[in-house]
Amino acid sequence: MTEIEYNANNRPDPQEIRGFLHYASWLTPDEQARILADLREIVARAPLFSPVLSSGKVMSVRMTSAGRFGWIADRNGYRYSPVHPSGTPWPEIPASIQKIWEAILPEARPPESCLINFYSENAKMGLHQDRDEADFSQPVLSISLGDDGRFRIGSSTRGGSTQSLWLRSGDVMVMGDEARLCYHGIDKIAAGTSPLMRNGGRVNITLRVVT
Ligand code: MD3
Ligand code: FE
Repeated sequence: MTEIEYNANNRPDPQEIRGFLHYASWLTPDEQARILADLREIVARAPLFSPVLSSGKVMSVRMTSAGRFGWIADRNGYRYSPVHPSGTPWPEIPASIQKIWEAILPEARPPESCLINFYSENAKMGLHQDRDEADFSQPVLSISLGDDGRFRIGSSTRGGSTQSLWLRSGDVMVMGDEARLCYHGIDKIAAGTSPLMRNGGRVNITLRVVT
C-alpha cells in the first residue's frame, strides 16, 4: 500500500481564532478514509472504552489510544498510562497520522500519545483544560473525522466569554502558546453531516507530547 505524504506547502493556510490555528479541510476525503482504516486496526487491538471519572460519572465519549502513552480514567483518577485498561501496550501511532504532525509541526518534539475520541450523536465533552502533560511549550494537534462537532473555546481561566466553531471532517487544529491552556470542549454533534462513516458519529484524534 502506498504511504501518504503530506506537504504543508500545498494545503490550505490556517485561520487563527483565540490563538487556535484552524486548518479547515486540510485532509482530502481519500486521506480521511485511509486514516479511518488505520483507526479500525487500532480499535481492533485496543478496544474503545467509556472512561469513568472519580465522581462516578461515565463519560459519553468512548476512547482508546495509540503511541507510548494513552489517556485512561478509572476510580483512581485520570492519567496517562503505557497500557490499555486490558493491560496490553497501545498500538503504534500509524504513519498516516504521525506524518500530519511532522508536516505541520516540523520543529516540535515527536508525539508520544495519540488519543482517539469517538462521539456518537449524543456524546459531549465538557469544558476542561489539558494539563496532564509535562511540557506546555509543546503544541497539541487535533484531527476531526466524520460528523460535524461544535467546539467551544474559552480562555485560560474558568468563566469568561466563550466562542464556538464547527469542526468538520478533514479539519486539523493546532493548539500552541496561548491556546495550549485554554478551556475547551465539544458541546454538540450534528448527526448525518458526513458520509465518511456508514453508521455516523464523530472521531477526534489528538496528538500530544506527554513527557
Ligand atoms: C486545546 N478533545 O481530547 S479537540 C481532548 O474534539 C479534547 O475530542 C476534543 O479536548 C475533541 O482533550 C477537542 C481540540 C483540542 C484538543 C486538545 C487541546 C483543543 C485543545 C489541548 C489544549 C488546548
Ligand atoms: Fe482537551
